[in-house]
Amino acid sequence: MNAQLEDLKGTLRSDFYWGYATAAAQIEGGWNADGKGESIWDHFAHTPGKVKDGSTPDDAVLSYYKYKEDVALLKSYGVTAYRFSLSWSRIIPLGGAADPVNEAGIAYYSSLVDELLANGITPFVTLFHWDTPQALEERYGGLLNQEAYTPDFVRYARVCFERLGDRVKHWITYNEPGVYTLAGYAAGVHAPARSSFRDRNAEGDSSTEPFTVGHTELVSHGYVAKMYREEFKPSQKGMIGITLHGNFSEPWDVEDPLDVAAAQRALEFEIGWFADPVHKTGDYPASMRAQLGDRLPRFTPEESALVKGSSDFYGMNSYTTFYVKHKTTPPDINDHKGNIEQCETNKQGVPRGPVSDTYWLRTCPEGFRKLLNWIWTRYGVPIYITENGTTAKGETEPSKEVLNDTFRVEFFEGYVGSVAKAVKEDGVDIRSYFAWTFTDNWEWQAGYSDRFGVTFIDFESKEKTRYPKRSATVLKEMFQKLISEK
Ligand code: PNW
Repeated sequence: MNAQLEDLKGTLRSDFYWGYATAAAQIEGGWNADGKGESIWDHFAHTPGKVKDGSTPDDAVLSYYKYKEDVALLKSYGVTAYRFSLSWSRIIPLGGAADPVNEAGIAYYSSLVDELLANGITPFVTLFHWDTPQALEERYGGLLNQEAYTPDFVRYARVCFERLGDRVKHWITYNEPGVYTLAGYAAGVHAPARSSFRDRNAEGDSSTEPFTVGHTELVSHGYVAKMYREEFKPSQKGMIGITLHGNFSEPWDVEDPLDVAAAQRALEFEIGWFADPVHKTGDYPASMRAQLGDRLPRFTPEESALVKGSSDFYGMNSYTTFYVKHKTTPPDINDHKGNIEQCETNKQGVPRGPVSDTYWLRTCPEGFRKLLNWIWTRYGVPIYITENGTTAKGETEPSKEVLNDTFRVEFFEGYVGSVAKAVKEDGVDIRSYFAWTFTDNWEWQAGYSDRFGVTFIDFESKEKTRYPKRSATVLKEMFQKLISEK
C-alpha cells in the first residue's frame, strides 16, 4: 500500500461493494453440459479462423464445475461482492419465450448464489454478457429483429427474477451494449461476425446494423426494467440497471478548439449513445443525429419514456484513455466514433500511459478520474464501477516473477486511488468497484492469450489449476484501508 493511498484511509462508504467481475462464456466451460444450448460464441469459436489462438471456450476455466472452490478463493481474497453473468442458453437452451426452461441450468446458478451468500458475498448478476442463444440468431436474426427478440429477452429475464430474485438483489440487464454491437456488427470480429467487410464477414452492414442492434438493446432493457420495477421490486426489493463501456477521451491539442470539440464528440458517440437515452434525455446525442441522420433509429414516444430513467444506477466499465484529434475530411459511412482520430500521444509527444499486453489498453489513472467526473456531472446518478483491470506483458507461466505482478499492482493502485480521490476531493457518488477479473479466462476472440486475472490459470492442466497473483492480496489490503468502518 503506497503512502498516497494511506492518506485516503476510510474514504469509501461503509456499504461500498468491492470484488471481481466475470462473464459466463469466458469462465464456465461445460459448453454443452446438462442440457445447455449453443450460444453465438460457441458457434463463433467452433468456426475455424475466428479466434486468434484457435481456442474455444468449451472448458474455459471450468468454473461450472469448480464454483465451490472458486467461492472459497474469492472469500480468501476478502471481497464483499461478486459480479457474474448468466448464460441464457444454459437456462433456456433455445432462448425463445415459448421454449422450455432447463432446470439443470437454473440449479447451477441457484447453487452458486447460495454458496456466495453462505460466504457473506453479495451477488451482482448480469443477464446478458454477449452470449445470445444461437437458436435465436438462426430463427430471426437475433438482436437485429427488435420485434421478435424483445419478448424472448423479457421472458428470459422473468424466469431469472422468478427463480433467483428472492436472493439476488442487484441486477444488470446488459453488459456493454456498445461493445456487443460495435465488435459484432461494425468490426465483425466478435460473434455474430457481421460487417460490411467481405474479406472478413459474409454478411452485414457496418453503416446501419450497429445502430439497429443498439436500439434493440436499449428498448429491451427498458421493458425488462419496467417489468422488474412493477412486478418484482415491490416484494424482492432489489435494484436494476445497465452497464455501459466507455474510455476517456482527451484533446490531442488542448489549445485547438476543434480537438476539444472532437474529444467531447468522441465521448458522446462512445458513451452518450447509450447513456443519454437512459440517464438524461430519452434520446440519442444531437452530435450523433447530425452525423448519422436516418441511419440512427428514432425512439417512438413510448420507447423514449420507457428507456429514460430505466437504470437505478450508472453501471460503468472503463479501462483506458485516448488522445483525440479532429479530422478534416467528411465522416466515413462506416464511422462510429464521431469522425475523430485516436492517438497514442498528445501534441507534446506525451504517451497516454504504460503499455499492457492488450493493444488498446494503457494505464491511465488520471483519465479514469476525469471520466468519473464527466459521468457524474452529465448524469448525476450513483456510479457502480462494474469492470476495470489490465493485462500485463510476459504472463506465460506461473513463475515467481509472473505471480509477483507489479504492473497490475501499479494499475490498481492508480485506478483505485482515482476512485478514492474522486469520492473525497471531487464529491462523486461511487458505490462499487469490481476488478476485471477474478481469474485468467477466455478473452473472446483473443482466446487464452490475454490474461486479465488476479489469479493465474494453467490452461494446459486438466484441472485448470489456480495460482493467486500478488495483485489479489494488494487489492484486499487497499479496500480494507479505503472502506470506512462505520
Ligand atoms: C470488456 N475497448 O470488454 C468485457 O466486458 C469483458 O468481457 C472483457 O473480457 C474485458 O472488457 C476485457 O477486454 C471490452 O476496446 C472490450 O475499450 C473492449 C473495450 C472495452 C471493454
